[in-house]
Amino acid sequence: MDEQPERRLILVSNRLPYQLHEKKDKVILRQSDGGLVTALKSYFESTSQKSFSQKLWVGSADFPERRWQKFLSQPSEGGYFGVEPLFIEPKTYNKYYNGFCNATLWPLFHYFTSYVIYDEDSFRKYAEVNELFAEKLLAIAKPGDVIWIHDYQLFLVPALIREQLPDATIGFFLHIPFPSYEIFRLLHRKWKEGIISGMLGADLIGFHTHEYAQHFLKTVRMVLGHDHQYRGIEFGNRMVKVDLFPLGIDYDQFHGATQNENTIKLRDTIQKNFDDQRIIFSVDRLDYTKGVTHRLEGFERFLEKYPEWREKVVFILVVVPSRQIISKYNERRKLIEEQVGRINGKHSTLQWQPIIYRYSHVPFDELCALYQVADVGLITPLRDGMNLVAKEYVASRIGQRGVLILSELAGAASELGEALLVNPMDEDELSDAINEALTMPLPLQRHKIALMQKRLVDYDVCDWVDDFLRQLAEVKEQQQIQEMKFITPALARNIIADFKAASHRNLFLDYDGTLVPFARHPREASPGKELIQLLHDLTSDERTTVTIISGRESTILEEWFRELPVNMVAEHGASIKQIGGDWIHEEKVDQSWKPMIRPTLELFAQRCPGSFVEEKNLTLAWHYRNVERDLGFIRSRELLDSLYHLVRNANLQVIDGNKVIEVRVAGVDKGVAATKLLGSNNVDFMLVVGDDKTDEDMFRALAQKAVTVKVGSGHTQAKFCLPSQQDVIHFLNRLVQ
Ligand code: GDG
Repeated sequence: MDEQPERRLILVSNRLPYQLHEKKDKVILRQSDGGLVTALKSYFESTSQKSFSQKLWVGSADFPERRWQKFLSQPSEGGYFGVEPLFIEPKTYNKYYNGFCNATLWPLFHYFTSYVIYDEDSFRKYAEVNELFAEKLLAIAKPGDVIWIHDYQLFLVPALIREQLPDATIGFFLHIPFPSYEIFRLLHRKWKEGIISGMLGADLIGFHTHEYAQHFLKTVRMVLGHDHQYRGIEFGNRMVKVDLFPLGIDYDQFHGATQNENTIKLRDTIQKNFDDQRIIFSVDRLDYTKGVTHRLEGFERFLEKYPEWREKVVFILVVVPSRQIISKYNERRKLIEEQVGRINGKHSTLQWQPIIYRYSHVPFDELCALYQVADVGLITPLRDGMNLVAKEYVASRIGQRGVLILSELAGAASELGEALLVNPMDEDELSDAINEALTMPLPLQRHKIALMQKRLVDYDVCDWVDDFLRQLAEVKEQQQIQEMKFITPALARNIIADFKAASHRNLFLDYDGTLVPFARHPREASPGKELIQLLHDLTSDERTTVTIISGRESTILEEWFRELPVNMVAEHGASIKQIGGDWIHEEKVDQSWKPMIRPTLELFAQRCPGSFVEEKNLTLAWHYRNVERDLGFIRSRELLDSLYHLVRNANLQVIDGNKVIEVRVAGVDKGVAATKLLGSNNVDFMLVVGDDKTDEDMFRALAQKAVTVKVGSGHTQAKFCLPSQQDVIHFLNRLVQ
């Protein structure tokens, strides 16, 4: 029996979730609390996941290399994840991390555009560190490995690996928001292109919400011009999938903490201290995105607007130190502390202080105790990719009591709809929400918390990991199926050899998107000299018959190709001209349907700037190639819907083509036309090439006899694919060489 290839999972994040502590003569490796590493560990422990023979973690180290060497020289204890540290020169790391990552990307992606620092050198260092990560990965990666890269610090890594390992399996997950294109476009052009093509090196790109995924898809189109279909982007010869994976928490860890002895003790102490007061609680890393100063203003407004709550409520505000080197963070700390001092100074009485402020990290048990005692969780970031604190608060509620007030600008808001959702900038709304939370009847609290808890159980962090890794495997499978269709050099050689050996060859070639690229307007896509020469070379061998088979009108085909000895098929088969003959138009074709359809198409052309109606002899077409993509897509679906109603009882067909919707008489298609042209001719080599839905009729009709080739990837009846229109020309040129 064949041995299964080794399958390893390699996780990649900016910082390694491990620290090295030196105790006496021994160096001890300690895994960080919480975060992704605990989540992944519990995933692999809780499921019967045996799919990975080994798990490695690559990240930068916050310990010196010397200590690592000492650790390696000790007898190995074998941790859960193999640890692969990167030692980055501190100055470079500083420019990369505190510079481009956290003074450029972080503020921009959180919509703090005025905080963004544009510094070419920081970007260079960012690129340099991304290259170091890629080098490290390339040194350890083996065939079969699954590489999962995390977050905005490593945007360039997927493409750097892909360049060297075209077959690698690479996933990328972004933990922060992906902003709207109007924000993203503010980056320098080179940075924008680098980031987007860097990410597209992955096979699967995950975001927390649908909105971020949509922003990304639009940005890909605006920056690199690549469209998507059902969240799949054709990039090079791969289909890259984009999807949402809202990160969950380790529900059992937080819910289970309600039974933890130490947590219970801490909870009792806090409850005793604030015996007769209701508790409002928040915890955030120190960050201007977390909305702490606005939250404090909202709380003060609440004290003023609802004075009956004075001395009956306390706000426990925990701020956890973070990114202390960056000036914006220090400024923020000062602002928060001044504000806390001012509010406490103004509103405290001898027995009561409205805000208990703490600026430090809180041990896990204490954090859980705080979640459990808080009547209200007040989580109001100005922007947040997800916000796990909100989910942890919900999971920690005993007896399903408690109210979550949540910013509508946190990713978590799209899942926690039962929370009191607020605009975090609006102090009045915040103050009213606090009052509403404190007066919410218990049955309603329970109803809301129960619904949210159920959702958190149903998609916890293990489901998240599972979902991502499963989809990554599926994308890879799809790519492989697709790849099997791509014409390999060996297959190309065989096809060319068959062509050369044949004495009667027939080529059916679609025009737009196959022989020429698409233009803004159909008239502009005329054949260039090189194409005419190529067709001339092909047809100069009398063994070869070429048919240009198109949706275009006969007049234009005549104008472009009349000098060439080729068959022409216009309007998908409604008009045919054989070499040396005249145009024969489908006789029975009735035109009386046009006045019924035309007004609808014209109405859509008016409603959709950039679109236009083309009237051909036997076809009416609505083109939307030049329309803003999202609008074009929506309008095209609406038009299809209207047309299906209109043609219901008529002998017409509606074709949803490539940025065009066409209506024409039923029973005419490229498959019927090609079969008609072939007649009973004895042909021993046949090649059919096309890119559009209308070409599928030919692929189907000639499946048994022909080498059928679709331009681009995606679902097709064709046997083979070529990645692009240019590849078709290259391939046809090889036939005549
Ligand atoms: C980024 C995105 C996204 C915090 N203080 C203490 C402590 N924590 C733990 C919390 C929670 C985590 O840290 C914070 O996660 P958040 O999601 O709230 O925020 P970010 O750190 O900004 O994380 C964010 C996240 O990535 C995941 O994708 O949700 O949007 O910005 O788990 O419990 N834990 C302990 N003591 C503390 O003082 N023990």
